[in-house]
Amino acid sequence: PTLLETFSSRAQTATHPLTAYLLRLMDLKASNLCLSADVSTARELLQLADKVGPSIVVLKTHHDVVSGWDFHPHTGTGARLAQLARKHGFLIFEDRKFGDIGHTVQMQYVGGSARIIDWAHIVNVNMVPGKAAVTALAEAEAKWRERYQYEVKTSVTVGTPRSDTFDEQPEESGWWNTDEEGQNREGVGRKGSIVSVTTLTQHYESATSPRFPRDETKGEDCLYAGIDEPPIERGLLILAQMSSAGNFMNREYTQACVEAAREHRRFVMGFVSQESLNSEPDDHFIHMTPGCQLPPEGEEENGTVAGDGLGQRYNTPQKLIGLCGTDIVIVGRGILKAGDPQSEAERYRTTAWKAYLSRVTK
Ligand code: 5BU
Repeated sequence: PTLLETFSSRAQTATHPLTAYLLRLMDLKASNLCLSADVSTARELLQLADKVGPSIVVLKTHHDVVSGWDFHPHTGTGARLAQLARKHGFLIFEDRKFGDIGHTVQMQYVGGSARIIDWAHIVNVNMVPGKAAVTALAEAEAKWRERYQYEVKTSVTVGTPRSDTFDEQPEESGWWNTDEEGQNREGVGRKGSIVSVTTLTQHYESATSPRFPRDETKGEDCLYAGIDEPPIERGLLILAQMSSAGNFMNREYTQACVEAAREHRRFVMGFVSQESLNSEPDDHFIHMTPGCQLPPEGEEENGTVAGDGLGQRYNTPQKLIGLCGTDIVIVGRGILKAGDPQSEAERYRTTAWKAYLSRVTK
């Protein structure tokens, strides 16, 4: 699309279902703001997400900087964030910057304590190890989705429901249970146990897992009833350009990122970049941009703001959205360090949205 095309029109042509969803959400909320929620405790993170939720379309996390992160798959921090995401209408982007061989990134994406894929709609990848990381993540997502659909839609998984407190888990993954016909099925529950499908379904309904969402968020609890839950497809952003001074991502590197994205259009939503990288008619990628701040209220804006002394460089939403043609600005300390983060987020939302409006009405 050209830089003149509106988000709502791009929602019609987007290749990735989650991108289409996000573009509709942006239009609905009049927001192209992502909060980089870099706070140090899980409590702060959840409070912040609840407060700033109405102003944003994406919440970016670094789960590994948060102390007290609760890894519980159904009631932990990820699941609670996912619940807030449904309540306020935003997507969760774990800024994990995967950067290893394919086999390792697959494990890091779906496994471990964090099980990032369960709660993060979007993740990103560092392309330094090569394109295989993208292929590997795409494969892991497809497998995860297949299993998710199997578990949710067919309800044939059987096993003893985890205890109500979920506290003592026998084994975290790879359970093989015997179903009523004596078939071995992969599922959730204690190894080798038998339980009726109904019990398990009821059990899921009472849980607040991002993988087994409750319907309540479609009701009054959801502020954005105009939009359904996001599609189950997960999305990837390729780290094509960085905001930091002296980074090693040159033109050639960025172009290789674009090529990798084109090879995986059903999984790659777009880029973390400093400018629009859509150049061919078939490119319907979305661009998210960190390194964004506004000058203090009342001060004139000239496109840039002083960096943080640790290599970070800042551009204003007007420059990034209006001139460089990116779509979503990612703001951390600009909002977090304000006396009132909630109203500061609104200031960023309106400024970034104005920059978008003036771009598309040029
Ligand atoms: P800040 O407080 O707005 O500077 O936070 C920026 C966030 O974006 C922070 O979480 C970084 O890890 C992240 N970031 C970035 O600053 N620059 C980049 O190029 C990429 C991520 Br990729």
